[in-house]
This record gives sequence, structure tokens and C-alpha cells, in this order.
Amino acid sequence: MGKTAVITGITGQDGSYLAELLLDKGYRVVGVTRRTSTQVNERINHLEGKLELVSADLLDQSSLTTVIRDTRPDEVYNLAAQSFVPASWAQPVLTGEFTALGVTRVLEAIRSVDPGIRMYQASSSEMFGLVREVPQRESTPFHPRSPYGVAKVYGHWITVNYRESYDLFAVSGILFNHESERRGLEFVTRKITDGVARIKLGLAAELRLGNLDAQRDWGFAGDYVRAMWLMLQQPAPQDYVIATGRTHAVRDFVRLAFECVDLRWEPYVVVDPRFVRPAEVDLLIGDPAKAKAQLGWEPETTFEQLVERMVRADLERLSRTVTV
Ligand code: NAP
Ligand code: F7E
Repeated sequence: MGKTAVITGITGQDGSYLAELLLDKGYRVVGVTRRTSTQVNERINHLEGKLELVSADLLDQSSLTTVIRDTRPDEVYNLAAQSFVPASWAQPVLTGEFTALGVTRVLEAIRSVDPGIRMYQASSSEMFGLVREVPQRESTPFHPRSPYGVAKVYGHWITVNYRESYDLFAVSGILFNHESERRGLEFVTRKITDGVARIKLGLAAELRLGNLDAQRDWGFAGDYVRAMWLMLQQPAPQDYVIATGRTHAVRDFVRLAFECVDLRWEPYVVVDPRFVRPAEVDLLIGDPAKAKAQLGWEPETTFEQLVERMVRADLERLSRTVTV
């Protein structure tokens, strides 16, 4: 019989790609959604009938324990979080509850029901923050620069701690930024590709951004969920950096995105101090050597291909809304 996986954060970018991957592999996939007054599961609507959806919240221990007890999964992927860095300054306590303590609740649910269940924790390159070494690898010390980064450091260490304390197969994937046409519109890559498409179609006149000098190691989300799965198939639980090993400034992403629609970016982009952060992560570049050597994982999508596919997808989506 196929394996069962529980995915928290199923309605998010990564949840949707991971669900597709696991369904292709013959898994029974159980997605955790939280109660809302409207159901807008736009990223997983195409999987209706293939997924089981259950209701639970990272803030509520008993709901998580019930899901684990009732579904008895082989693997749990904890992708749910308050994941937008600027929102973590506006809502620092809530971010700590979801993104930090939520991990303990998931671990406790597993420990109390069946310590044999394997667990993946979605850790982040934001933990490196003010970087101590270039490139960043598994052994690089953390120095987070936002309440989100601080919460993720807690999530990372509580995962390591439950592994060491209770012998759980719990791993922390330290993933660098990964993007797609399913990325939330507030994150810089999608904000840019959506903005470029709007400008090209005459729906907007400008694109307002913050710090164009920040550098990120950007990959494609579809490649990164493969690494999550691979981590849970290993003989022993270990933590891995997942990255492309290349970095680009926000300005490079902007330039390339505008080039995709044959426009120069300079006349359209306005730097707006509202989008500048109280503390910035200036440079991220990961070293994925361990993942390559031990998991056989490598990214398949280049930076240029990523920008192109995101611009094309936004152009297609928005073209459908423009009346001719
Ligand atoms: P995302 O699109 O923002 O999705 C977040 C998911 O978490 C959504 O399904 C959301 O549900 C759910 N969620 C939020 N609060 C919850 C709560 N209290 N209870 C239950 N579910 C809750 O994030 P993503 O980009 O897919 O990222 C997935 C994970 O990887 C996150 O933990 C993120 O912090 C981490 N990460 C992401 C990146 C990246 O570059 N994408 C890099 C490193 C780590 P709703 O739909 O109801 O809001
Ligand atoms: O910002 C700069 C901004 O919001 C990237 C999350 O998935 O990846 C993501 O966090 C950079 C920053 O992602 C705008 O200052 C300039 O330097 O797309 P972002 P992030 O903060 O790197 C990590 C790995 C995660 O774990 C997180 O969950 O772009 N930037 N102008 C801007 N950023 C935004 N959002 N909007 C702007 O207008």
C-alpha cells in the first residue's frame, strides 16, 4: 500500500507543488487547512478529488493531535507558517505563535501519537540574516534579522531538539528563496512579474519597490519540494541547505523581467521607502553541496527560466481579464 503524508500549509505555494509530487508518487495526501469564512483554495483547486482536506490550526494543539491520530501518516511536512517577513514586524507575537511554537505543537502531536512518523520542518535562509560566512552552509551560525527569522530559528532548533531528545526522524530543510507563478503577490518576485505584466498590458503605469540592492539565491519551488521529499527518504535524519548557489540583486530580477516584455525598467520603477525594512538581509547565497552529494538533489530551473516563466504566466492570466 502507498504511504500517507500530512501536509500543513497545503494551500500555500509549496504545499501545492508538494501535493502534486506526492500524488504522482502514489501517496495518499492529507492537507491541513485552517477554518476560514470563505474557501479560496486557488492553488489546489485543480487537485480536488485527489486530496483529502482536514481542518486544524497551528495555534491549536488538540486539532493537530487529532489530525495525526486520525490519519496515521508515514510522513508529516510542516509547511504552515506566517511566511511574509514584513508582516512579522507588524504582528511579531502572532508570527512567534505560528512560525515558532506551531512547530512544537506539530512535534508534540507526532510524539504523542507515534514517534515513528517522519517529519519535515520548513526552515529558512532568513535564519542566516546578517551572514557570518559566504556562501551559507549547514554549519553557518544564525543571525536572524526579523521576527520571522527569529521564529524560524526556534523552529529549527526545536526540530533538532526533538530528534536528539526523543529519537524522532525530524529534519530541518534550510531552503533559500524559491518562487513560481503560484507565489503570493506580496513577495518581491511575484510583485515584479505581476507589475511588469500590468504595465505591458496598460493596466498600470509604475511599479513601486523597496531595496533594489538586496541579493537573493532564487530557485524554482517545483525543484525545491523534491528536496523535501528526498530528505525524508534517507536512512538517517539530517538537516540540509537547499539553494542554487547563485545570487542576484532585486535590480537584476527587475531588469530581466522587463526585458521579457521588451521594455526598459528605469522609466517604470519607483523606489518607495514604505517597502524598505527596519533591518535588511543584504546578501544570501547558499551552498547546496551536501544536498547534491547525499540526496542527489540539484535544481533544474535556471534564474533566467524562472523569471521568464513567471512573467509569461502573469501576462497570460492578466490578458484574460483585459477586454478587447
Ligand atoms: P505560503 O505560500 O505563505 O503558505 C503558508 C501556508 O501556511 C498557507 O497554506 C497558510 O494557510 C498556512 N498557515 C498559515 N498560518 C497557519 C495556521 N495558523 N494554521 C494552519 N495553517 C496556517 O508559504 P510558502 O512559500 O509555501 O512556504 C512554505 C513554508 O516554507 C513556510 O513555512 C515558509 O515560511 C517556509 N519557507 C519558504 C521559503 C520560500 O522562499 N517560499 C523559503 C524558506 C522557507 P492560508 O492559506 O489559510 O493562509
Ligand atoms: O523579499 C526586497 C526585500 O519578500 C526579498 C519568504 O518566502 O524568502 C522569503 O523572504 C527581498 C528583500 O522575500 C520589495 O527587502 C525590495 O530583501 O520576496 P521577499 P524574503 O524576505 O527574502 C525566505 C527564504 C523565507 O523564508 C520567507 O518566508 O526583496 N524588496 N522591494 C522587496 N520585497 C517585497 N516583498 N516587496 C517589495 O516591494
